[in-house]
Amino acid sequence: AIALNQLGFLPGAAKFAVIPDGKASSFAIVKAGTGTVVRTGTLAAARLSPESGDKVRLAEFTALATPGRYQVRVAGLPDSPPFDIGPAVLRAVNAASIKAFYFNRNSMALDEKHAGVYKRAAGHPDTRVLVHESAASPARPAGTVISSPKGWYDAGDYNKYIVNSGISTYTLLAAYEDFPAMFDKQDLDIPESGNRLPDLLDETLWNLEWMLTMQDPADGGVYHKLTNKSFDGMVMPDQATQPRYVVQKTTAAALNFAAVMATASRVFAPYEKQLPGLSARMLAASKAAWQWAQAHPEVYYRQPADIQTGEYGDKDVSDEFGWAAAELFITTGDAAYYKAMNATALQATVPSWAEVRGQAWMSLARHHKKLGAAADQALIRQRIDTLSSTLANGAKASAYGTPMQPADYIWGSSAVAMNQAMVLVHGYRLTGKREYLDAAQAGLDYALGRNAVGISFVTGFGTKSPMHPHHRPSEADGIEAPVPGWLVGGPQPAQQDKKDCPVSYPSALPAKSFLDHACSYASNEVAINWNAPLVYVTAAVQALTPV
Ligand code: G3I
Ligand code: 9MR
Repeated sequence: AIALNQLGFLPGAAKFAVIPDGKASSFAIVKAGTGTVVRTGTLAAARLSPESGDKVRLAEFTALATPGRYQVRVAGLPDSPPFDIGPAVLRAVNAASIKAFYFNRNSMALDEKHAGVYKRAAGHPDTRVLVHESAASPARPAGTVISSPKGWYDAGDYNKYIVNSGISTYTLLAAYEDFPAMFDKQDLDIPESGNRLPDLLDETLWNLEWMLTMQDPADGGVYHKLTNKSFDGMVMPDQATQPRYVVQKTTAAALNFAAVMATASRVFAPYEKQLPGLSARMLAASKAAWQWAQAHPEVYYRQPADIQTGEYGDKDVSDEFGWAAAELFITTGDAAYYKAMNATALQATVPSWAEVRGQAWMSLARHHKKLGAAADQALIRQRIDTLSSTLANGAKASAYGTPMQPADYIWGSSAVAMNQAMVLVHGYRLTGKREYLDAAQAGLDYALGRNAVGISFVTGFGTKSPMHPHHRPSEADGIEAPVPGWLVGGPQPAQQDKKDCPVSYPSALPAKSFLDHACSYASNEVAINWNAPLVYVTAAVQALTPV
């Protein structure tokens, strides 16, 4: 089948569809509904995509800029899914991808006014959380009860993890820092809508408030996670009532926390009147966590024997040190933090929960004009430009024309595509090289259907999208359609959930190893760190593409 972005394109966007190789050498763009041909073109030469085994040809129709609804037609194939060209095609998916975070809020009921059919009772008050023995300290011995409410459920499970909150919360704040005009008037119809804060910041604050409670005030250390001992069944939040624990303080948690709080401190600084003292409190919390990490530089997460939930373990925290230092430098202007970043040794890589060095460079790029003499401007440009150029070249070399390479099909592959696109957006903003924006568009196209399984990986968006994500509320709520706006993990060949699935995967090939079944936590779960770059990229492409 013809694979393409099933939502559509801004008028000035690069526009491609992927056509299975066959007899045809040309394509037409037709008006959806009437079938009137508006444009014809020649297919590019066939290329093999090793990650899918497909031989495909690209159809380019970038020049078509007239708003409307279209389909791609190729002799011998069914017409493509319909797509739109228009000046606002990404606004709805952007709003929904943020609203997804609201749907995953811990500690509050979702009322009908804001959640519609997805209304549900409150779950997990988290006002009586036990200090696990792995986290015991003189001030808070094992069994001490602390209060740690709010925050978002991490994913399809109901636990809360600081490391993964780090990248997720940061990425939402980065979207706001880069594209405030996209969000200043956006109405997400959440309980805080209409107050004096942009809705995106209100939503982000819900998690920041939780994160603040994860810091031990006695020493500045930060608990790694707040969790059950084992994963819940496929039940609604209010039915999930296992005891909750904070588990182990780690260096990675402290540094993720320090980076996010430093970032949040500058983002919330203009809202002193609405949120008195918050910005200063965040900066103080960031510094305290940074100090703790200096004194405890190698405390890695070790899963206690009685805990079975997600680990987010990482035994290389050099990048976390670099990222936290970069954010503290940007927020405070203190050159000592720039030095601590160890910039010449810190490379830029595509962000993930475990690899956070790219965040440091993206933030420095974003703020480069106000960094002063301490920062190495040439190095900032070089780091972002080099990585962007590698990604853009990868897109040109790939048969599907997207930055995704065979090795990118790991757990959460959809988010790899989004994080690649996020880097490319920074590359475009910094250098003005149009090929970077086009490659970012191609990454977004990947998530929205230009992929080897021909589905949009965002629930509720596109002609064909996941119906059975591994997401407890979506499974347990009795409503056929899943909670909308979630990016599912996507194909990856390790298939760690095979033993838990009653059906088998359709393929072992990396780009086709995907199962739209609720059993498939390894290919079809949702997660906050996968949605956050979808928020960023949909905002960026909407804001930057010529109309
Ligand atoms: O880094 C290696 C890579 O070098 C190798 O090529 C590849 C081969 O499969 O594996 C890579 O490591 C994988 C890693 O994800 C990549 O990010 C591990 O095998 C894989 O087990 C690991 O999966 C993590 C998964 O938890 C299991 O621990 C995911 O990153 C992580 O996103 C996911 O997070 C879970 C939480 O634990 C619980 N909440 C839901 C959330 C989403 O599924
Ligand atoms: O449901 C869990 C999911 O949220 C996690 O990402 C995943 C990763 O470890 O684990 C899932 O829980 C499964 C557990 O690991 C093994 N037994 C079946 C559980 C899913 O129903």
